[in-house]
Amino acid sequence: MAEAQRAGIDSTATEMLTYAIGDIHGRLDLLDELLEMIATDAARRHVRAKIVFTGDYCDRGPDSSGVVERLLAGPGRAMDVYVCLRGNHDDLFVRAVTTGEEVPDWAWYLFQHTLESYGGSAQPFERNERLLRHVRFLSGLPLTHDDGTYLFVHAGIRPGIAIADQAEEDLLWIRDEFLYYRGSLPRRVVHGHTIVGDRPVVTNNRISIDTGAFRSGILTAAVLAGDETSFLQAVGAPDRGAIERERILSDSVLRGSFAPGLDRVPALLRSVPAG
Ligand SMILES: [Mn+2]
Repeated sequence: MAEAQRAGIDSTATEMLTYAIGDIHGRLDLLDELLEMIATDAARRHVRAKIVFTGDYCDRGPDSSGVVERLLAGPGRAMDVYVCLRGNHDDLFVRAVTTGEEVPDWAWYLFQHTLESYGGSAQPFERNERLLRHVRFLSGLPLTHDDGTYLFVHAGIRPGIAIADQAEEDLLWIRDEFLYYRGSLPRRVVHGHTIVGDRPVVTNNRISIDTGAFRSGILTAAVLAGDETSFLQAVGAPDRGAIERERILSDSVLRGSFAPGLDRVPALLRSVPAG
């Protein structure tokens, strides 16, 4: 019994409740606080927790590497489970490290900072065990999770198209065509990707949970208990550094020019001299 308690096993908990966490973007501090809140909430309800992460673990915030490492470590309570989905930033990060193909300039800009959380170029990237492990993890993540009631996905789905026929591009990137759609969808969609303000948004066909943690300091989880939806929020300080980088980035996008020193060589190739 003492051992079961240490392992966080509540032998009376059989029901599983789903919690969905939006875009984390390097905010390990908020992630840790929110996971603690979820564990406390699940213990109080005597349920196991299925925690679905809707993607965008890296870029923008201070500790992308720490966030991915925390996801890889798995839940603190042995009876809980994690479902990690891939976001558009996770997808771009993998491309930027490996092939460098189809990575826009603005993503290269974010990636310079993300790589600092991996120790920068202090050691050759191809020998950076943590970076390689994370790239393998991120590139293998699914794009959707369907529990029969809710469809969990990073950005959303294209209305009028079956779930099985959705394009990867839409699942990772779609905004207006999905967000402004008022009709019914194959499932109620739980998603991140588009910042909806400090509070999550619930409509007839979606639950939007990206509260812009990297700039607002607010990370949100939806608690999906049958027909009843509630929310948990970890609240910390806004990240001034991330806000300043976003300002520089949007100025660059508007001007259509980026710093001449922007390094567009994939990290793994940087470590291997050409020729
Ligand atoms: Mn995002």
